[in-house]
Amino acid sequence: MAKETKDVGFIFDLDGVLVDTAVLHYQAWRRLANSLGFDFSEKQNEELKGVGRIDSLNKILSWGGKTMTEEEKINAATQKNEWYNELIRHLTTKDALPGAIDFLTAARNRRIGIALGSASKNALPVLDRLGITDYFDAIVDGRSLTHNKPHPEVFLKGSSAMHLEPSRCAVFEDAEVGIEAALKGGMVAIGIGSKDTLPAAQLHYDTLKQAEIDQVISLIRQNNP
Ligand code: B16
Ligand code: MG
Repeated sequence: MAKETKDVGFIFDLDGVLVDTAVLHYQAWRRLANSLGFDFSEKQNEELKGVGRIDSLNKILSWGGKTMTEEEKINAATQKNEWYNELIRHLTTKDALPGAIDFLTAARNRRIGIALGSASKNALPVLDRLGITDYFDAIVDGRSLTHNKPHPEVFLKGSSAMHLEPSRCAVFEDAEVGIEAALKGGMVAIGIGSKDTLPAAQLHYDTLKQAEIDQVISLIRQNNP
């Protein structure tokens, strides 16, 4: 990475920002819940966005009024992950969310640092299926994290891997816990999705299709008076 020309960085969440895998996580978790004799709604699924695998399982079990030993939880999470992996195998570049690939291209052309900041341990195969791995100067995902969002670890590791101060980075997130993590880390927080569900974000876009690089950069500049 040509450090001297990259003085700001964009850190992208994966699920819900670059690709809509939330619906696939939902299908796989629902299959698990159904196998345990209960169901949960799409609205409840919203609460799982950006939440790590075991924390998601704990929430789902509480919705179904079920308990499991730690060993049973690991087995259940592994089963869900196998079902999820069957689903992501069918992803193609067409499954990138609207505007995502164009925005990555525009950021790369402007020589902005590009990092991934995802809680998912399946981020690499998803990026590969979408054909966008090469856009990233740094990839931070669930495999290397000790703390889940809203802890800022994922984004701090992303800024550090780009050799940028956190204040020189903007985070693009679809989950409330992710916006909280970005703000805790001292970064600009850009909400992707409904303004109502992400009240703490400093700027909102419905999708990356509406996102404007200059608006984001001007917020980063304000963050560095
Ligand atoms: P996995 P993100 C998160 O990804 C998802 O939003 C969340 O629903 C999922 O449970 C979590 O990754 C862990 O995913 O089971 O694949 O490791 O939004 O942080 O990119
Ligand atoms: Mg997300």
